[in-house]
Amino acid sequence: MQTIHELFAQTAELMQGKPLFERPGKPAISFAEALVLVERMATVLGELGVAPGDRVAVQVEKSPEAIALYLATLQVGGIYLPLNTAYTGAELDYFIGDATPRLLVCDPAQLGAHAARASATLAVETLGANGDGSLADRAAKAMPREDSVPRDKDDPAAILYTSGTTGRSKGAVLTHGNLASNAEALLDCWRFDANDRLIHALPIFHIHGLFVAVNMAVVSGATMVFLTKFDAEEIIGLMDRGSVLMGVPTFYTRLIKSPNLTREATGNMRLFVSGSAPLLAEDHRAFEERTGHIILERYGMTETGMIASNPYDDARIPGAVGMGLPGVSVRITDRKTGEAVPEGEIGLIEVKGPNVFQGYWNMPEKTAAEFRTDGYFITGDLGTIAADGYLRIVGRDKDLVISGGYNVYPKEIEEVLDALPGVLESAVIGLPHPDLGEGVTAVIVPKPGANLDIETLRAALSGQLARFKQPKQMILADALPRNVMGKVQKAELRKTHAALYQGAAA
Ligand code: MLC
Ligand code: AMP
Repeated sequence: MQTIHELFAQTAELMQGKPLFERPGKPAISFAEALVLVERMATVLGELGVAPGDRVAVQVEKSPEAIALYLATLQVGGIYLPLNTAYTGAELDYFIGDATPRLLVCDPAQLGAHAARASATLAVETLGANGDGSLADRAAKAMPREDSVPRDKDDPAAILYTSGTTGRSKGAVLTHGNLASNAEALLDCWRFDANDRLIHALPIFHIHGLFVAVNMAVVSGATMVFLTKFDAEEIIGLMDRGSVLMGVPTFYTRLIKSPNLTREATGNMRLFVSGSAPLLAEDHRAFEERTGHIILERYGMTETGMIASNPYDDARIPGAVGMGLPGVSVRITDRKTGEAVPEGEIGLIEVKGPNVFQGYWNMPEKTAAEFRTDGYFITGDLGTIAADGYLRIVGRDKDLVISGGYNVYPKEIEEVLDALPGVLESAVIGLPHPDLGEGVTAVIVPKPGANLDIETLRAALSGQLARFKQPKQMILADALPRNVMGKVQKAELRKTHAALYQGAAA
């Protein structure tokens, strides 16, 4: 098989001077230049002792150099481990302890916090948003390395941490076969090729921004308009020279709010893709009314890459995520028996195919618990496949909140809250939020006699939890609603507080 790096190297030879990265106010970087940068980085990784199978942990701002580091890691047979820039030191301690990387690359401004982590087995280097930092300095002096370490489809290419219902993050191990097969399927489904100009405004530490968007561009020869963050007006202004936008639903909610989103402004675009969280059917319709474009919604997950997509040529149905990608099988099963349910009934969404990950890093029991004996992975999402063949996601069996496309596992937040002085117990829920889809919300019960203050609680969370995980609102309560078994009834809490964010601004 050919890895994403090998496919990129081939494409770069063909594309040569064509821009791979375009950035407002900065010089473009061509495929040929990007290839040399990747090859120099590969040499540096070798110098730093990164051998095949070694983990390379990366917590850096978005930049073309960060993408070069990703591709170079694949080239030398390393395992790329991207980390959300919002993670705090306490969160990082866990990832580093669990994944035992050979190299940690951080932002130059964070070196003070991480330099002490360096040891005989862990090198620490820096890479800044402007392509600065010690890693970039080394790369500038390095000779390009052309050969790539041959990899099999089952060799690990990346580890992405995803929190779990137990509160402990699990490292999903994705193979070279997972990444390459998913990119190939998506290029075909979305008719994506070298003529495309992808407006890239997603972060690059998740599969959406990295393994969907970047992989498709570097393999196909498309140009990326590479933006460091989402800004609705900037993106609308760039659409006359773009062809595709990939985003989370919050992107579309915000774009619709702008009076500048018009048919004329989007006239040059050919495709708008949404995923990572449910797109409101009303946003789907509003977007079509305003622009004439029908958003193409697709469904994916860290452990599986992309699973299903609405069709390019056929009906793109609001509230549906389409059919399994080529080679990917999707079925709906009964929660209790694990048997397939009759057509149109709701059950667990299970998936099998070359896109499905290998397992959780160092967690064989957790891996086994999430696979059926016939190889299907249990997503934890609830859905139904109707007679029209379209998959619709109707809810989640897992206790998960998705805020602006970021996953927040309530258990992790509850554990931190429950450990705070004066807290008896807590329940974290997601409530409808006009901008983020769901707003992380904590309902907290004080210990008898304790005088809890929300601001003190808030201060105690910062430093322990990434900002996006911290509850937007905390509510004090005398008790949590429980069923006869003693289980907290989160559905009840969601009902009681359903209107909390009504009118909340973006
Ligand atoms: C930022 N903040 C958030 C947040 N994003 N809070 C909750 N949820 C979020 N998603 C907080 C910041 O900490 C900050 O807090 C304040 O909001 C403003 O920060 P910002 O940086 O200005 O936010 P903004 O740029 O507006 O970011 C919003 C966003 C961004 C929606 C553009 O979150 C985003 O790019 N999301 C995409 C996530 C993604 O790529 N998901 C894919 C996962 S892969 P304060 O308090 O400091 O002001 C996956 C599989 C699949 O799910 O199928 O794709
Ligand atoms: P993550 O673990 O960050 O990869 O998030 C994966 C989860 O995002 C899935 O299990 C779904 O719950 C959710 N998700 C992704 N795409 C969609 C979509 N189009 N509609 C609804 N939920 C989605």
